[in-house]
Amino acid sequence: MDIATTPITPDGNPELADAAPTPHEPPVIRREDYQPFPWLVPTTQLDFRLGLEATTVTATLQVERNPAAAASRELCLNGDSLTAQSVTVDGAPAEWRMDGPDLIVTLPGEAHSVTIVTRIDPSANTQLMGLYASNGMLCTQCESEGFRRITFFPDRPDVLSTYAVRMEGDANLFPILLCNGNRTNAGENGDGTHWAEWHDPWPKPSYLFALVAGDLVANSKPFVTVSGREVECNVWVRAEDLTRTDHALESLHRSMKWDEDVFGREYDLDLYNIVAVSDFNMGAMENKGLNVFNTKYVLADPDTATDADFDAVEGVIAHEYFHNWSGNRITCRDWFQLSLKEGFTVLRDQLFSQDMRGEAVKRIEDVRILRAAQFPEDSGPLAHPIRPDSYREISNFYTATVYNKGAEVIRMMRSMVGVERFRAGTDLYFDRHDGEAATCEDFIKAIEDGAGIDLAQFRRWYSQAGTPRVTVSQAVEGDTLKLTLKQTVPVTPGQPDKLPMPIPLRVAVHSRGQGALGEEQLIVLTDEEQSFSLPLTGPDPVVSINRGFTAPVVIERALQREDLVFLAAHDDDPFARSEALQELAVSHLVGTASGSLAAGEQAAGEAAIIGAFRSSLADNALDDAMRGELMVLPSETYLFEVMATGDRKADPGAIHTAREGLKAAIGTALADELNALHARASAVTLDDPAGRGARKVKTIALGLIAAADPARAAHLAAAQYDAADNMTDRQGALMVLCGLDGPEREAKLADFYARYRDNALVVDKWFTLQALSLHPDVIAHVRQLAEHPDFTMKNPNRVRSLHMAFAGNPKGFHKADGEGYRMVADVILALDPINPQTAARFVPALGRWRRIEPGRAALMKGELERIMAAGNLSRDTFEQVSRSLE
Ligand code: 0A1
Ligand code: ZN
Repeated sequence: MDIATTPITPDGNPELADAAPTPHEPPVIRREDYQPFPWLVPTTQLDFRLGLEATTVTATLQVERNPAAAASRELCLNGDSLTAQSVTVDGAPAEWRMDGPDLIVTLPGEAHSVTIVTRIDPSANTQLMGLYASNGMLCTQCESEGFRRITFFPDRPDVLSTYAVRMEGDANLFPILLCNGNRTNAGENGDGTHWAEWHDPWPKPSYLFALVAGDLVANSKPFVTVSGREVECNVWVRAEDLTRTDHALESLHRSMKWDEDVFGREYDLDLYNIVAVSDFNMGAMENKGLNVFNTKYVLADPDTATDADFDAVEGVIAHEYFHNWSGNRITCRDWFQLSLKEGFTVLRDQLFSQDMRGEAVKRIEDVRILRAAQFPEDSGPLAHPIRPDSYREISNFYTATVYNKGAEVIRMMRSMVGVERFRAGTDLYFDRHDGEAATCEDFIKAIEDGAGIDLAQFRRWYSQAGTPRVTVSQAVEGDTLKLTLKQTVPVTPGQPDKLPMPIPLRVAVHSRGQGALGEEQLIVLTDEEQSFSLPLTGPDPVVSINRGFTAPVVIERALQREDLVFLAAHDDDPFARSEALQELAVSHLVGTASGSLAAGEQAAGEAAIIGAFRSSLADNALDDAMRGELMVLPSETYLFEVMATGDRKADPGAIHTAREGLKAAIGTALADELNALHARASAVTLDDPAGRGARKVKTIALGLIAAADPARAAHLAAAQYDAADNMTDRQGALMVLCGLDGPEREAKLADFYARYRDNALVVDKWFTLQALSLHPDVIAHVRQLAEHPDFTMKNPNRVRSLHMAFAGNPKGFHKADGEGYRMVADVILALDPINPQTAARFVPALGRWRRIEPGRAALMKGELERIMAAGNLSRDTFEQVSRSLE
């Protein structure tokens, strides 16, 4: 606002109400408004003069009219915070103007060459979108709309172009110059600078462009594809990290082989580069032939990475590799189709990890993530279908719904048609749409045609938000069981009326009386209410339902406790066993937290859970990896979800107390068994799946012992820490110690920091362990840590390691006086001007206020209102906060 026009109040002060910036509402973009771009851009030439503080970009676009679009004399090129240094058309000065951030060039003819020069400052780019500096190197992040921060361009995924790039820079600062595709030429200038030319033969949208310049070394190993082509595979890191790259490289090779074997997909360039950068907003990015990764998903060795970190590296490497077909060869027409590439690619990486590590355990992990991250999204103010209808800022739609529920939706198609017919469907999809920017509808149609299934009603999974609830009732009728299922899809923002969806459920009817297990079959619930006749196996039928979690729904049924105990101990589907135990624990904990358990029920419920734990501990047929899964109690976030059903609100304090109480009861009742398990697992030192399983149950046992006998646990944890020769044991021990008071806590935290202070990823763990801890002073600890010299708001990993971890700590975040909420709101306000994408990711935690008990709800809402009132918010944060308050 121009100060000269500011109204002055009678006392001479600027009128605050008027002077405050009018809340500026970013426009809403709608799926139904899609129009093809009027111009094609067959080739793009980019010339970079690289510098950390100043980089000059000369872009030359060959453009021609798009016969499939409405004609226009104007070429609208997106920009974000850019100024054009010059614009020429066919070598002559052009007629152009700015339209807000965008550049409009007037083009008289059918085809032209448009050249634009821009200058950018990568070192000032704290958003980490576009070209930015990280640790002395230069790198890019263009998805979704980062390319427009590099040069003016039709920055939308349906404009595919073939890129030729020349890059030039200081040979000392940037000895390695990388880009998409193949390196075609390189040379020295003789003045300390050097250059390289790259050509990517595959047409691609701008969001897949990538460039890296820095002082890097590679771990390399060729991969020979199924047709015999040798692909040079490189993992590029800083020299000191080279020893931690073998696992990433091996994971890449395994992914390449698996995609050939399972989906018939072969890699299509002679080079595959992966670069690790320490400043990155997300996990990794699938840029064609040049993936850029957060260091967290590349670097791993047993001394610095846990077994879970190793799994995450393998999973993310696979995910980015699989995007080469599901995302790059076939991309998205517009960002509303994001789940086309993300849902499908998540499914592909989940199936890969199942094959690498075992189906049941991986499925249990994936369902746990879905329930903890996606179910709350689906029941809150930010709920959206996997194919959203509108957005203000697309970065806000990289969600668990688009990714994880998107994967579940495609997994349902696979369950309904079976593996072989599903493969026929995906083969047809890849054939039919190769080289195109496609839609979710194209995918569904290809599965329909290729697999031979009618998906007309199934399409509702793409348009309706909300997690369906399926109510189950049963009645014995002669020698069959009549199973009656009723579905409701809850109301979500903007979607008051819902239609029934097809819900595939794998079921089996067991007999508790006879201890007999029934045959599994797949039923599909299509109506609002429907009955199925299933064969009985014997007396006391117990239905095992949604085995393998065939549908992302909530099953509601009143099962007797002994039925759940039976399923937990005997079901032949390991996933169903873990589900039964979860169901037992959920109903007990929610009942305890809401004070609704009848007299005697409390003790009986606890005894049943303890009994089930005892069976898992004693069951020699289980391996430790599965045993560990059976020993994990439902998360507090998921318990909130279940508690906040209908008019009932979640009470985070009561849930925390109930859950800790149950842990203590288990720890007390099974003290001997848990101590024995800890001792047995501590004696295993193998570096194989058995060793991994042992490490997993060791720390889980320690956590239960800690809830019952803190002094003993402190002693055991300190010993585990001292004996550890790997990060899994060390971090596990420290996690338990962090929740306890005493000298061991301080000593081991100090030791850990001193030992790893030069390793950023491990220092992140040090922050996270303290922010996530059960310690009563966790808020004070987080405040202190925010002042630590190693803390910075500029590095997303560090921000997440402290503040995101805290926002996910139910005890600290939901402290009854609202201090946790205030702290997170302060983080959002401080981070928004630096990195809006990361700032906006904190909003959903506060956005759940409507489902929480009134005292806390008012405090949470108050913080959202305070953020809104601060004004000048980024598009990202504005959208999330305003939707959370609607
Ligand atoms: N497509 C990537 C995710 C991704 C999205 C946006 C980014 O911008 C900061 C970065 C990465 C994936 O699914 O792996
Ligand atoms: Zn992805």
